[in-house]
Amino acid sequence: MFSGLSPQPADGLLRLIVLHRDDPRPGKIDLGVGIYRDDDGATPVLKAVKAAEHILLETQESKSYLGADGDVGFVQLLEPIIFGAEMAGSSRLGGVQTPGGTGALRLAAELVAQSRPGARIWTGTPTWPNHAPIFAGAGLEILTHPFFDAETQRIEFGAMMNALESAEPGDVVLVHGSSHNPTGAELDEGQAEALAELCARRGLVPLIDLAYQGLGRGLEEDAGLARRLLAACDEALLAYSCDKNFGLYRERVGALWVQGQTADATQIARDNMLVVARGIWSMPPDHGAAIVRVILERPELVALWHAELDEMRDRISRLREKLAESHPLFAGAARQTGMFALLPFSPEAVTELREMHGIYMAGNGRINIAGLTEENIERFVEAAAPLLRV
Ligand code: PLP
Ligand code: TYF
Repeated sequence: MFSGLSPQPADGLLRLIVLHRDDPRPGKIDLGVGIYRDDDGATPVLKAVKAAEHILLETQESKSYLGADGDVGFVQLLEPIIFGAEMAGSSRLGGVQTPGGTGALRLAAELVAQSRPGARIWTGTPTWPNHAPIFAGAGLEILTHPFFDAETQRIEFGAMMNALESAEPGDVVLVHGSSHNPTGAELDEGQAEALAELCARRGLVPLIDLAYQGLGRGLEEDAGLARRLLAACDEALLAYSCDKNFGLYRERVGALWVQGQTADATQIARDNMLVVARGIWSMPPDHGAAIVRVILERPELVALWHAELDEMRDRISRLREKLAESHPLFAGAARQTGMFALLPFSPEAVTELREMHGIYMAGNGRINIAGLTEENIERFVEAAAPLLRV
């Protein structure tokens, strides 16, 4: 049976972890996979997470099954953070816990496919490389619209809106909620408003991928685009990840919300999400979501989490400014937010930087800003600037 399968390349981003690990050169720089790093290049467990794990160890009395919707308290406690105090708890919002943001995206795509045979989803170019396989895996037709030009470091907003004007009512539009992966580029207020107006006018359904809340401009600020789209449109989906903003990566912590036209429609959509989830993962893993719930239930741990999140965000902002000041070719970094920047390197330049200089980045020229340090940033700029394609 398996002889019918063809060989497959490794995940381009995850492969970089191994390449970097096996590189013996002392000055190597890892700007590859999108994880936060501190000044020492480490990704430590947050203190708030450790404290919550201690509490769970002491107090958790059972590991029995919870159900397909996972930890209901976790989902409820996230709502004010994501949707704001007014929308939190709304009967037009139906949320379930998922295995990471990835699980949320897949569940969203499956729900769309079931709701609407022949459903289509628009994604910007470029986007996170996993988006296409996740959506295609659920049977959605994928359409693309321009989003960002690495050479000018600008959003191609006019071209994006032109493309979306041709979308059909009921088409889904994938929108990165904040800290766009791989570009770091964000819509300004006017652009966000225009996109929301277009989605509402043409009956498009936003699917908001919010995987970096708090790592861009701040928790509230990073929710702005999502809230605007949800307010403008009758129907929407929001796929959330706690894996970056709580530093929980391998615990696979996420959630999916559907916004329906009415409370009844929302309830039905949520029930369908649970049926789909039962057919894929049955029930989500508990530990990471329980950690987030334990933190969000306790004001002192919320304060600690906020402080740690602020520290991560401030470090990334400082590095962005430093990079922008270091060379005119990197000036775009200061305008953008979050962990990523997409630089106009050719594939050959990416290879040269890795092989000659021990500098690791994604094949499309994306760098993880958090992998830079006060110490290595100069070496990065010296090696990289001459290879930029501008
Ligand atoms: N969406 C984007 C844009 C991402 O960068 C990631 C990163 O992993 C995800 C979704 C998925 O998050 P998770 O690791 O929680 O599955
Ligand atoms: O883009 C990134 O680097 C993160 C982490 O298959 C990631 O989103 C990378 C590859 C992958 C899953 C997550």
